[in-house]
Amino acid sequence: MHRAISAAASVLICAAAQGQSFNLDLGLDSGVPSNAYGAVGFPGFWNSFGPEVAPPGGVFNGPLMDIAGAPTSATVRQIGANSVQAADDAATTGDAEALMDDYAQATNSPLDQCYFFSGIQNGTYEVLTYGWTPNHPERLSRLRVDPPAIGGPLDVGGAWTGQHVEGVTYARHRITVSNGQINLHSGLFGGNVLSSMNGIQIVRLPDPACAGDINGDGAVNFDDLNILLVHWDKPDGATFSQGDIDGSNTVDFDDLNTLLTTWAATCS
Ligand SMILES: [Ca+2]
Ligand SMILES: [Ca+2]
Ligand SMILES: [Ca+2]
Ligand SMILES: [Ca+2]
Repeated sequence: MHRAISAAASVLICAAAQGQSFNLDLGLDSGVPSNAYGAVGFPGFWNSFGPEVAPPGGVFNGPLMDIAGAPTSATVRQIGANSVQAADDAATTGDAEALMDDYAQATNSPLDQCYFFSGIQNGTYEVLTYGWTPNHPERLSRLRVDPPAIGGPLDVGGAWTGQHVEGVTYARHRITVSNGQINLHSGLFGGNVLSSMNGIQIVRLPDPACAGDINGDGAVNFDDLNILLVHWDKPDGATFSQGDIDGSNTVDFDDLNTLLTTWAATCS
């Protein structure tokens, strides 16, 4: 009985940490992803923003709910994007279409689009930014987080292949937050080009003792192992939620070893 109570308590502690993950969908015209949609991060509640997120020449401030749909003290401020666009790319459907066929746009004349997150709990995060433009595979959006521990600026764009591909639809960065802030961008200051941002996922990574908790449910078990094996040796880059525990961009024996080292760990 005591053991059962302890296990339940540890799950609650880890669930609270995972709760500090956020999903954002920019643009409403193509819909909002369902809570079951994880893209390349965690599934859960999607904060959704319409034209208000990109006021011409202005600043947007908005509160954020976590992926459990609970209110938080975190907020996002946006400057630089000056319109929200939508176009039905024939290749995208369903939740992917809801995320990708609408987007905030900046002209980079001079400002790129900048997202400043405040009130973020300190810890390590994987930041997933989507900068794909429907019907314009030639358009590249330079996505960056400053300053990340892993990952520099990445030019993102191309034709939809039926799934998310790093460098085509998204960029991934890792950042350790010590001041409650995450800052990220699409575009290039003074670049005088169009740049896009479809959405953002901020994925809270588990503490090292629970590093193998790939799905963020507070336990390291066969569910996590299964995710890792499904994405084993994934050729187009991998995210934490796909099993790349160490951020090396591949799912391999290093990740498997970490998962097994933390197997059945009590998360705290
Ligand atoms: Ca949308
Ligand atoms: Ca579509
Ligand atoms: Ca797990
Ligand atoms: Ca790895």
